[in-house]
Amino acid sequence: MGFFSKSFDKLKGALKKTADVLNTDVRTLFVPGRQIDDAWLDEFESKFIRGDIGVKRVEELKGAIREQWRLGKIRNANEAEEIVRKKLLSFFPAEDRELHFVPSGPTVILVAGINGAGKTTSISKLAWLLKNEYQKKVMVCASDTFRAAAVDQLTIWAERIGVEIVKHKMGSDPAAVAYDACEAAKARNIDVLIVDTAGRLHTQDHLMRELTKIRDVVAKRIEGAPQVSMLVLDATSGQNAIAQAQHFTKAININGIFLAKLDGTAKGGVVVAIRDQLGIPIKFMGLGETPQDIETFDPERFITALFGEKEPTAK
Ligand SMILES: Nc1nc2c(ncn2[C@@H]2O[C@H](COP(=O)(O)OP(=O)(O)O)[C@@H](O)[C@H]2O)c(=O)[nH]1
Ligand SMILES: [Mg+2]
Repeated sequence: MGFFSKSFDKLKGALKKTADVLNTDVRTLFVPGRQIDDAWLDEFESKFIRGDIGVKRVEELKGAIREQWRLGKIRNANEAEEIVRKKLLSFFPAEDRELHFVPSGPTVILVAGINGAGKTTSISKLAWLLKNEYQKKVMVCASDTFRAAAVDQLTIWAERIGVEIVKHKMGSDPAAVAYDACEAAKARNIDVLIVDTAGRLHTQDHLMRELTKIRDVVAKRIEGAPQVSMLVLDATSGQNAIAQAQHFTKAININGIFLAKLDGTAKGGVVVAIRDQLGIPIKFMGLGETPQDIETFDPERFITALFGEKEPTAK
């Protein structure tokens, strides 16, 4: 409970910018006393489009309000807020956002994304969470051998968090590091192995193939692995993030999104757009630069954080 409420406060804090935009921008739509009419519906549309939710979804929201209004079921703008909240929630289908651990042997999380998306930082968050909240024995694998700084960065986090690390020299074959990490994880009874990889662009064919090769090595060493192929996306990069994702999915069958840097954007609506266009569950959110700045994604809590706590309506 403590963890939940503490991190919920953090979520609200981190989404403050987003919430501020909604408060100053969108929330003025819903103040009691305002009446729904065509001008109000137009204002609703333009304000929601600015939140990066995506035009199609904004039209759906607007349509739902208009229908209720035409039927005479609602008249006041504040009555529309409940429709919007419910509808936003319906944009997130019931889907599996949990991490599942195999009963025996290591569960492997393979992490990919473009340069600077937040992969290594997000790995430190996952390692922290898995160790401290799930009581798992965690190992990280430094398969980003492209830059010496990348190995150092992961080493520092691993030491601070207190998890094991497998690494080679800079420039060595990333698949060979993954091979060693898999063997070490099995030998040392590791519960979760998290594999860091170098940033790459979808246009870099050889690097995309290298990613597939890392995946194949992991699959060969540990049956059923990697159970999670996680794509780290930078929430501040909007539509670009969505374009990248499609290519990564081709290389390694992405089945989870880690949405980093949600604290840095005033357009939290991008969460809706990403879920819509990718059809892949968002599992975690990054809300800052330290290992503790992680939150599991839950649509209901997310929408509450965006709109602010709903006061119980007197009926
Ligand atoms: N504000 C904020 N910064 C982040 C977050 N995740 C990563 N960063 C920063 O983004 C930069 C790139 O992160 P890094 O993990 O090295 O990216 P990588 O190249 O994908 O491994 C670093 O300065 C991180 O501190 C986040 O959730 N919020
Ligand atoms: Mg990195």
